[in-house]
Amino acid sequence: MSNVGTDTSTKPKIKTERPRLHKVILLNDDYTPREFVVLVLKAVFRMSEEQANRVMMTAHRRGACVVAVYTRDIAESKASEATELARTKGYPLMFTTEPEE
Ligand code: TYC
Repeated sequence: MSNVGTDTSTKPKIKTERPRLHKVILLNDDYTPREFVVLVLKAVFRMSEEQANRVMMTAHRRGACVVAVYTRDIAESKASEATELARTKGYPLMFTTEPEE
């Protein structure tokens, strides 16, 4: 430990752990138009047209694609925002989250 050799009764331990990051994952489906997936990725995740196209095509071909990583609150709110945006247009597009590692 980094506190070996120091007097821990007078020197409080400094907590330096960073919050765990969470992945936002885009899931493929058979109904949402490709152009709409790209639009959502650009609007919610601030991607360029090129980045958004690459992520959309990866999900389309492989079934899923990691979009980005954030702290848990941000990952969950972005996944909900993106999924709800699709729902307002009647599309089944889904974004999920999972902790990294
Ligand atoms: N598979 C959809 C289609 O062929 C397009 C699509 C791509 C949907 C990626 C969701 O995450 C997705 N219209």
